[in-house]
Amino acid sequence: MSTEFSPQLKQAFEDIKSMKVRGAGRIARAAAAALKNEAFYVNDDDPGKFFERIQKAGDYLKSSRPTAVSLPNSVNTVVKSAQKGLLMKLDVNQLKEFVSKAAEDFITKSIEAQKKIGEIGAKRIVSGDIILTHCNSQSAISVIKTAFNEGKSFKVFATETRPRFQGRLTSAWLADAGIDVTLIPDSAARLYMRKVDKVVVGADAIAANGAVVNKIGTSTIAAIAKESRTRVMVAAETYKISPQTYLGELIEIEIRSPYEVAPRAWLEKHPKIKVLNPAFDVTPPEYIDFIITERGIYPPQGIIMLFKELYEL
Ligand code: RI2
Repeated sequence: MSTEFSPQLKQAFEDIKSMKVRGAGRIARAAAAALKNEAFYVNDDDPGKFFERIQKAGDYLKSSRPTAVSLPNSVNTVVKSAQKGLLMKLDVNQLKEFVSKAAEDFITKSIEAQKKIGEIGAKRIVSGDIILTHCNSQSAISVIKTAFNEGKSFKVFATETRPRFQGRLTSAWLADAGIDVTLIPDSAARLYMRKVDKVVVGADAIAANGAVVNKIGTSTIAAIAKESRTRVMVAAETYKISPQTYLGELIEIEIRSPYEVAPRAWLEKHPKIKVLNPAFDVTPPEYIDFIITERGIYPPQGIIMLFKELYEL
């Protein structure tokens, strides 16, 4: 048996790591799809060995980016299905179908969740609102676009989101949909916050205490919003809730390459300059008004109840 991962799995890993595929929901779906593909690639008649291969492939994918909890939650859903099939004494062909179904179900649920979040969140947007969003979250954009499609008329500020400028994607998506959008530098958020009625952002991970891990700069925006008494809404699927945080573990913050902050040639000319490039920060629960999930709206302090329900504690 070859223990090599498939070229497609390696490509999925690279695409997630390099952020060619990015956004917490997207990377979770890409990982599920890659595991489904891997299941059909593995060529071994032994169910135990098949399971090991899927588990290893899952661990490999999980190591591509450390913060978005959606990634391990998606991988664990698929790997657990293989484990369940193993306990049911399924043969390898049946296990492949089992894994494939689990991956497809995850992908379908993820897409449905983002749609549902849009429907629930849109109820909180009214005509005349000025909304500010940060980075590029499919869930946050689902809220904004659904409200627009319902006929509401509002304006959006999109922060450019340095250093990778995901705000350009957001403003293009919104403008293409016909929404009035203004791209601003991240550093202009405080200047315009007085005009803003609602901040709508996504999440990469949610801790059991309701703290939200999202794109770097989110916590600054939330603090500025609090100062201006502007509401902060987080749009996030329930698979972004981190089970480890229930046991007190912290969510690892991904530190990315310094060359995303300044060009390599320039940094090489100035070797004494150190660069830090954290991809995410943590917004404490007291800076968040509510979290919109596919199961409804929760105050951050209520996430623990949802967590207990989800994990049947
Ligand atoms: P959706 C992104 O991370 C952003 O931080 C965004 O707010 C979050 O994922 C959630 O995105 P990155 O992959 O799942 O750009 O709502 O580092 O699309």
